[in-house]
Parts: sequence; C-alpha cells; structure tokens
Amino acid sequence: MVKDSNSFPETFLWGGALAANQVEGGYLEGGKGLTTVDLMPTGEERQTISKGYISNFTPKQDVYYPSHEAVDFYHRFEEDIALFAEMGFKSLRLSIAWSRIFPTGEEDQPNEVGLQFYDQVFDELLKYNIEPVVTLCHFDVPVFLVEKYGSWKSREMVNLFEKYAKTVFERYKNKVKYWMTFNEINMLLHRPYMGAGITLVGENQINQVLYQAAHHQLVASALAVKAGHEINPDFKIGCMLAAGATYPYTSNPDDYWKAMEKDRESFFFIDVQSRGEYPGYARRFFRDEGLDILMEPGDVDILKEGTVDYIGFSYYSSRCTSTDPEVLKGAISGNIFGSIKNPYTKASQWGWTIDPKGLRITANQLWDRYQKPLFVVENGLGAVDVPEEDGTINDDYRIEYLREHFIEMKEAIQDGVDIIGYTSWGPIDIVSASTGEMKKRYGYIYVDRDNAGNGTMERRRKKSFYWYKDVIRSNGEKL
Ligand code: BGP
Repeated sequence: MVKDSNSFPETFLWGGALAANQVEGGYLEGGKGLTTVDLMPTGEERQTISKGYISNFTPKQDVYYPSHEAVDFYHRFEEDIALFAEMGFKSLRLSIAWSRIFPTGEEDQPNEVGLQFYDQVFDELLKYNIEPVVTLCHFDVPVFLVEKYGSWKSREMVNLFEKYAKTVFERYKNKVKYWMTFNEINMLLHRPYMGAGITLVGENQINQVLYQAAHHQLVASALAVKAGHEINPDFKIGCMLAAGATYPYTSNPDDYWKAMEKDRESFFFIDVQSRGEYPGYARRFFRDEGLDILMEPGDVDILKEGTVDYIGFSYYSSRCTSTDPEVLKGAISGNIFGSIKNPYTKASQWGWTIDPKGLRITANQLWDRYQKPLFVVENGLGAVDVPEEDGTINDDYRIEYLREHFIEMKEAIQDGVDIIGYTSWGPIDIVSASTGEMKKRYGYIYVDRDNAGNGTMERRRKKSFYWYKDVIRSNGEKL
C-alpha cells in the first residue's frame, strides 16, 4: 500500500535496539550455555576470530572479556527499561540468547530459568506500553553446536533452530508480536564466525561453505516464519539486513555494474526471504563459481511458504566501489563491508562513512524492490564520550548525526516509503560488536564502565537523552 504522508505516522515505533550478548552480561548465569561471541576477546585477535579463524573454543583465563559482564542488563533491566520509558520509547528491539533457552542447542526441554528471564523483561516492557521487537539470533550460536556440527555448515542446524523458534513463539505468543529471525543475515559472508558461528580453518572452497550455510539459514528462517504464523497469525516476522547503498566511484558503466553486484551480494538474502525464491543472478553466480549448493526436495516450497512480513534493516553507512585498480589502491576499509573513501562524505572516529542521504536512498531502494513495510532497526553513531568535570555528557555530535538521519528518514516517508519504526542502536552504552570494547558508545544513557572492567556501572542521562525524548514526544516534528 502506498502511503501519502508528510510526517511520521501516529503509530511510528520510536525506540532503541539491543543484542543479548552486548548488553546482558551474566554469560554463564541462569544455566546459560557458552555462545560464539563469548569467545571473542577485544583487539586484533577478535578481527581474526570474527572472520572465521578460530580453533580453540575455550575463553582464556587471563584475558578480560567485556561482554561477559557487559552492562549487566541481566540484573539491571528494570532500571534500564524505566529509563527507556522516561524517553517515551514505543518499542525496544532486543534479542533472546539461544543458549539461555537451549544451553547446548540440543536439549529436549528448554531451560525454564532462561525462559523466565525473558518473561520478566517482556512484562516490564509491557508495563510501560513498550512493544518488544525480538531477534531470535543476534550473532550468538551455542558453542556446542559449532563444535559438534560446524554450526550453519550443517543441515542439522535447521531443525534445531526451528525447535528453538517454536519454543519461544509458543511461550511469548501473548507478549511479543514483532519478531526477526537472523540479525544482519548478510554478515555471514563478511564475518562468518561473528555472524553465524562458521569457522574457515582448513576450508579451501570458502564460497561453497558460505553459500551452503546461507541456504541452511534461509530455510531455517522460512520454517520459523511459517511456524510463527501458525502459532499466532497476528505475528509480524521480519528479516534483518545490514543495509547501505553502494555507489559507483565514477559514471563508468563498469563501476555502476560493480556497485550493483555489491548491492546484490546483500539483496540476495532478502530476495529469498521476501520473495521466496533464489534470484536468477544468484543461480548464475553459483554456476559461474562452480558452486554446488545442496538443497532438499521440499526446500523450494519451504522458502515460498515462509516469506517475511516486513524488512528490518540496519543503516550506518553507504559504501563506494570502483573497478579502477589505481582507485582501489587507495581503498580504505570504511566499515565491515570494506569501502573506498567517498570524497563527498564524512567519517566517524572508527572510519565508518557518515551519509544521512544514504538512508533515504537505501529506504527507497528497499521499498522499490520489496513493497513491504520497512523497519529501521539499527542506526547510530559510535563515538568516544568524555564526561565533563561535573559528570555531564554533552554529545552534540551524536545529536547531529541522528538529526540528519531523521530528516532523511522523514524525506523517505514523504517519498511514499512505508517505514513503521526506528530503533536506534545501543540506546544505553553497550559492548561494541566489531571491537568488543566499551569505549565505542552509542547510548543516550552513559554507563560508567571501561574496557578493563573498571567503573561503577552507574547509568547517567546524556544530553542526547533529553533530545531524543523531545523527538519522540513530538513524533519527529521537533528535531
Ligand atoms: C551491527 C550489529 C550490532 C552492532 C552494530 C554496531 O553490525 O548488528 O550488533 O554492534 O553493528 O557495530 P559496533 O558495535 O561494532 O560499532
């Protein structure tokens, strides 16, 4: 349905987004099993591991892992949710840790303590009329399944994931309406271990491994969507893409084509999840690369029957590419996707391209392509915050980043794009996924905690807290 609107809809789901492994802590409490992210320390080693080069599945004793305690949401969720409510949140995106529910991934019965934890969290949200938006798997696969099956390399994962999905759908069917299957499903190609628990040690045919694993996730996602709709027909179940338009560096048609191919690397996943079948360009890619993706006879139907209701996506940056070897030589890895420097855009302290207009472009692309409601489920600025002497945090740079993106999001809505909500990333400071550190902060709420585990964990409202509260109160009119 095309919507004509000059502004944000009345029902717009303003809020914030979190992931279990980056906010909860309590990494072995309440019977929780070890997950992949629990094994990723900070620094260079994290980069290597997240790309799939890991062989030892035990956390080191003498190294501090910030995510093991994170910001202790596990024990402080009431206080944190009260702060979100104070800002006027209409929604909170968060994920369930698979290994709190099935510690190894293979138990017959779920872990009741884990289930109760999320009951409490959802009840607390509902108390304030905050709509939970729940990701089933946000970068955390039970380590046991990685060791036993090689994670998503194996077809075994499909039924195990379906069982997990059905368990939580049944349990929370009267508390949660909005769901997402896999966070940033396309991250599997770029950070196979971080995204999907896939190790590449000893693998020669990397694309074969990755696209086979992708097929397993796509089937598992479709089965979950199908089961969810059966359990509660009112469920809205989405996919989740790490989005960001790719621009050609010049008007050379070769550059344009390369940019299109780069975008399709990501759209591939959403084409399957939203349209229910493999696109022609993917089948050609498999042929050209000599990939032999094993599919079971029923898979075609499963993919058709399990298409998503909405398209969730993260947007931090646009990307830029070129076919010119000279230009590529100066390439910088502007973000996880690798991008050459775009002379027309700025960058964050971590070199991530800042391109507000790219949000409008990306939203329009996704709408043109899928004609399904869009949900901006991640966006924000990772920055170092330095408290003033009196303890206040004046994060004007964050306000500026968000304001510019909100202006473009509003433009997209005026373009007729159906955007149902916006949850900014890390509304409270949390552990960074790419660095594993505390110092890259996104929050409206500051947490007194550093990379080494020092600090009181006290929560403090930043300047952006009051600004976002006004944005929500005025439904995006006061930016
Ligand atoms: C996305 C992830 C999040 C998140 C965010 C910001 O890729 O879905 O988990 O962390 O990026 O990244 P970072 O924390 O590395 O700054």
